Amino acid sequence: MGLTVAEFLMRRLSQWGVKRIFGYPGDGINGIMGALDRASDEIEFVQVRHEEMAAFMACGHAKFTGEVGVCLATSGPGAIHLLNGLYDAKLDHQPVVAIVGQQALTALGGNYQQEVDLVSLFKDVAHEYVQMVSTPAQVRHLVDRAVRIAKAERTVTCLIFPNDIQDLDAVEEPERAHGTIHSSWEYTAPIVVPAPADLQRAADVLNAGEKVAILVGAGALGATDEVIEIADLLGAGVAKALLGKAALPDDLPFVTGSIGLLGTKPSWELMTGCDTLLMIGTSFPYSEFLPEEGQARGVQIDIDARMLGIRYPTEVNLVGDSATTLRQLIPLLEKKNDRSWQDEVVENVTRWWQVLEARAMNSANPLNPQRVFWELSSRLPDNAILAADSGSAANWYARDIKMRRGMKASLSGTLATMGPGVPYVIAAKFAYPDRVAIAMVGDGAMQMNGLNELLTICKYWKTWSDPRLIVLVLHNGDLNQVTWEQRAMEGDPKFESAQDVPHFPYARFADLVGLKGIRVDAPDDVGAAWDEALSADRPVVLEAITDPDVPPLPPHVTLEEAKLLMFALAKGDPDARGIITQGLKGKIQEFLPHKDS
Ligand SMILES: Cc1ncc(C[n+]2csc(CCOP(=O)(O)OP(=O)(O)O)c2C)c(N)n1
Ligand SMILES: [Mg+2]
Repeated sequence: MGLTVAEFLMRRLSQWGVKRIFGYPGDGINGIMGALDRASDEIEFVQVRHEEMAAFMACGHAKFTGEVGVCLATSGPGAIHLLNGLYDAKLDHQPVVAIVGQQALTALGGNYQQEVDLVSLFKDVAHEYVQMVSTPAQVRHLVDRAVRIAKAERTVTCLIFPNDIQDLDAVEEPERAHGTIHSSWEYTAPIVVPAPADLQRAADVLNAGEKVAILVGAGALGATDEVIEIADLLGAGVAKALLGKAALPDDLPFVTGSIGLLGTKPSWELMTGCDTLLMIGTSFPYSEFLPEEGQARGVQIDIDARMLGIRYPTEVNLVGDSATTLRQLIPLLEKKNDRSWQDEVVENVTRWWQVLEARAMNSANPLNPQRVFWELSSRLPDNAILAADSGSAANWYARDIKMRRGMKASLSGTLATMGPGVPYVIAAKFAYPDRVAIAMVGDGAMQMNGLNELLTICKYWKTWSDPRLIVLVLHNGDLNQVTWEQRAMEGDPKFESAQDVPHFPYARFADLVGLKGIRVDAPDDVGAAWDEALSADRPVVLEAITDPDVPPLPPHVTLEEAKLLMFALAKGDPDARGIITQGLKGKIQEFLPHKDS
C-alpha cells in the first residue's frame, strides 16, 4: 500500500533531516499524529503542555543546534497558541517550520467549528512562506519549500493541512504535466563573502581608527577565533549584544560584556569613547548605547542585507558570513602598535568585574539576586547550556555570568517575551542529553508557563543520559523588571495590585511532582545550593528567595532617570526604604577602591 499524505509528510521531513517535532495533538491533526506514531523510528514526538511551548522549543532547538526546528499544532486554538513562540523565532531569525491542522476542505468557508482563517493568521509571522494544502500533489513541493525557505531566510514558515487531506493517498511523484511541480529536498548553505574592493574599504576605515570598538551579536557565534584575532590586530575592545553572549568568552580581558540597559559600564565607556565601530552580526536596537552619530566611523557585517545600516549610519556595509568575511578582512588589517586604547578598555573591564563581585556580595533581604548568579558563574560546567527568561534574571545573566568557550546560551532577544526560559532548556536537553542545561526564570514567568512545563520535564527526564536540568526561580514576589521600569521611566511608584506575584512554593512543588526542589534564602548557602543542584540525580528547581529592591541598574543612570525614580519614591512607593538602601549599596561599589585580584 502507498503512503497517506501525512505519512509522506513525515517521510519528507525525515529526508530533510528532521528528527524531532514538538507539539500537541487535536482532531485537526489526527491523520498527522497517526503517521507520526508510525514514523517514530525516524522522528520523535515531544508532547508539551501548551502549543506556545512547542514553538519556543522549536526556536530553542534552532538556536542551540543551528538546525531547523519543527512544531505541530491542531487547527483553530492549537494553531493560535503557537503564535508567540513563532514570533520569538521570527524576530531572532531562527529557522522554524510550523505545521498546523485545519478543518476539512469540504467544510471550509462554512463557519465550521474551529474554523479560523489560518492563512491570514500566519500571514505576518510566516510571511516568507505560508501555504494551505489543497491537493496531495502539492505536498512534496510545499514541504521542500517550507523547510528550504526557513533555512535559507532564517525565518518561520507554516504549512496548513486540512484534516481530510491528511488521510488521502500521497502523490509521491507528481505526474509530468502542465501545472505540476517537481521539487527536491536538498539545501546547502552558501558561503557569502563581500567583494574584495568592499573588504578593502572596510579595512581602510578600521586601519584609520585609533580607538576601535567591536560589537558582536548572534551572527558572530561561529566566529569566535576570528573576532579575537581582529580585536587583537586592531587593539579593540569587544562588547556583546545579548544574543551574542556566547560569541566570546568573558575571561578575555578586552571583552567588555553586555551592552545596553542590561549592559556593563565598560561597554558604555567603549561605545562613548571609540572613534571607529565594527558591528558583526548584530541588530542591537538601542542607539543611545552606541556612539553618537558623527563620533565614530562605522563598518557593519551581516549575512542579511536588510539588517545593515539601520542601527548606526555605518559607512561600509558588508553582506557576508561573519567568520569567512573576517578571515578575508584579517590580511588587510594593520596591527596597531599603539595599545593605549585597548589597555584602557582592559583596565575598565578589570575594575568592572571587581565592582560586580562587590555588588554581588552586598547583603539584601534576604538574598541579593546578583549573588545567586555570581555563585553559579564559577560553578558552571564547561559545556553548560543556559537560557534566561525576560525579567530581572536577564540583567543578572547578562552581567554576572562569565561565559566560557564551549558553552551555549540564549534568550528571547528581540521579542523579549516572557516564557521561553524553561522550554528552551527542555529543547536543549533533547538536542544534547549529555549536557547540563540551566534556565534562569522569574516567579512571574514561572507562573505564566514554567510551572506547567516542569511536567514536561517530569515526563521525559529519564530518557536523558545526564538528567541534570536546573530551573533557577527568582522568587521575589514581584514582576520586578517592569516595577523598576515604571519607577525609572515613568516616575510611578510600584502599583502593587499589578506587580505583586502571588506566593507559590516552587521547590516544594518540584518535590511534589518527583523532581528535586532546593530552596535557598541565606547568602552563605547559595554556593552549596548550586553544588547540590549541579550534582543532583534528577532535574532541580532551585528556588532563590531574592530581594526585589536590588535595582537592575543600567550601566549609567541618567539624571532624568534618577529624577523619575525619586518622584516614584516620593509618591509613596511601598518599597522606598529598601530601594534606597539597595540602590546606594550597588552604586557605591563603583566608587570604592577594590583589591587587585
Ligand atoms: C508575554 C509578556 N508579557 C509581559 C511582558 C512584560 N514584562 C517583561 S519582564 C516582566 C516581569 C517579569 O517578572 P518575573 O518573571 O517575576 O521576573 P522578575 O523581573 O521579577 O525577576 C514583564 C511583565 C513580556 N515581556 N512578555
Ligand atoms: Mg518576579
